[in-house]
Amino acid sequence: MALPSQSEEQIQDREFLRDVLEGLGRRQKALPCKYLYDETGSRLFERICELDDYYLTRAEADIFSKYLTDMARRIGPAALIVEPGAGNCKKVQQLLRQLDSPTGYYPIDISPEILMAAQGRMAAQLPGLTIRAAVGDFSDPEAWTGLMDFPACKKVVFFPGSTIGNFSPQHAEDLLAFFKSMLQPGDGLLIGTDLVKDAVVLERAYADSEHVTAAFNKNILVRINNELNADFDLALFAHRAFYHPLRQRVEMHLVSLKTHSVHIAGTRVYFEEGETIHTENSHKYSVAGFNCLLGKTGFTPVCHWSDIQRRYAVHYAQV
Ligand code: AVJ
Repeated sequence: MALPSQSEEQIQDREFLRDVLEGLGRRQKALPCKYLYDETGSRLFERICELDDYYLTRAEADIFSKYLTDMARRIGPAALIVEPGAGNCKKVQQLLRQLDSPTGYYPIDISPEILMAAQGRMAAQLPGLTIRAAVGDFSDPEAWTGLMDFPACKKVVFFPGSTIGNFSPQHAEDLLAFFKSMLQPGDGLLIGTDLVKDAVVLERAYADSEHVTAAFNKNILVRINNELNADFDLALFAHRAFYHPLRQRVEMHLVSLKTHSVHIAGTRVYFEEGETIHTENSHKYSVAGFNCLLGKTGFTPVCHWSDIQRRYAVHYAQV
């Protein structure tokens, strides 16, 4: 008997439901942070990047403007830039313009809406550049298969925005090793990391005075309500972000303000007053610590650039 065929959307919903129930079934409730970045989440994150409190984006942009020619020289001519988690593809544009006859650009992102809009804009702004976008999870080899459509050339993985900070040190190591497995000797990695600093500054960046980060965090509950037929009451959860110095990371949580239960697709989930859902980590590195991580994954650190206040660093490494 033929099984009814399932739409991509149904399959994604099932994975989402499975991940949500698995995460909320743990002693420390948790949700995979990738679910923060749907269309609404990605747009809220863009607003976070413009906040005064969120210094990361500006610190990184300053480094890029100041050292762009140096970066382009390190990368060299005819490179193919691969950008995992490209989002709106804004950061890469000045780099692509600076590069000596780049072979192409290959953005990978899980949000098709944001990626497709960006692809159209980029094609108009960088005529002559071959762009091929891939919709998918960048840690899945499937998302990288489109690279085969490009001619053989030097590849450079562009991973700005401190996205690597979302991963635990072990997972960061696995991810960088995975990137390396997609590359050949001589290929490069241009990657941004937020640096370890005063907890007050870090916490302000993730608990901003305009409460945009709070909305971003709570959006994951909105998604569960909309997509998984759940009844989270947003007023019963508060945004919390704190720096954990031993783990060298900012943790983002949603705190249940009272003891209650929630229904998710027919399953009841209980919350104690004060209990939290851990939604995201943002790891901070020292330059030495990050070089050590690069070394462990088979990359050779070449150089790094930092802002005057040493809040942030962009590293260039080679296979
Ligand atoms: C996209 C992972 C780099 O950790 O700084 C910002 C995400 N979350 N504010 C970060 C985020 C809340 C951001 N990254």
